[in-house]
Amino acid sequence: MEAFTIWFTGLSGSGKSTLSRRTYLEIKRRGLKAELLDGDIIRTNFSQELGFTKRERDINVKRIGFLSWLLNKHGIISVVAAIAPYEETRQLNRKLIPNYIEVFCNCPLEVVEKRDVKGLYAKARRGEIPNFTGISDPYEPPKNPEIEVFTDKETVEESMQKIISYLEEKGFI
Ligand code: GGZ
Repeated sequence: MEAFTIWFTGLSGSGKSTLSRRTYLEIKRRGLKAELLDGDIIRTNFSQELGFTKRERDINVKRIGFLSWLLNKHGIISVVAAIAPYEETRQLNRKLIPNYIEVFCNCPLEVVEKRDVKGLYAKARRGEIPNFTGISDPYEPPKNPEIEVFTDKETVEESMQKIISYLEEKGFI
């Protein structure tokens, strides 16, 4: 059994945290070693000095990529939830990490903005958060994700089924 990195990418509010946590718990339930790297926690503990310009996001995303590579090298599965909005930077991680699995949490901007669980979209619209993904900053949809989940149409269970089936079929878990 080889370690791998499974990276959940998508807009804020697209379900990355929920699905990554569920995936992490399922992997652990099977007795495998794993770490959950959530964008929020990484930014608080590992990338405190970084904001949200392209340069800073690239540094953040590459840092998480390198950390995942290190964990994988020592047999630990890395489960990542981070927006990672730029295709080119995601591709760099794909090249770096031998077993890289990308999950595109696809949810239209209108839907995440309507939900706005944390009120961030409203703030971004009012100009209170600069460089906000989807509002005043780009999100480049993945070109070749291994898995795509449609979080506006599927239930959490349906999306989880896709993710776990993929990992089982490929022999990762
Ligand atoms: C996007 C932002 C921003 C801006 C703060 N743009 O939904 P959340 O709140 O809890 O998670 C988002 C998180 C994004 O950090 P990432 O490390 O995943 O981004 S990246 O991969 O691009 O480096 C959001 C919050 O931080 N947040 N300001 N301007 N999201």
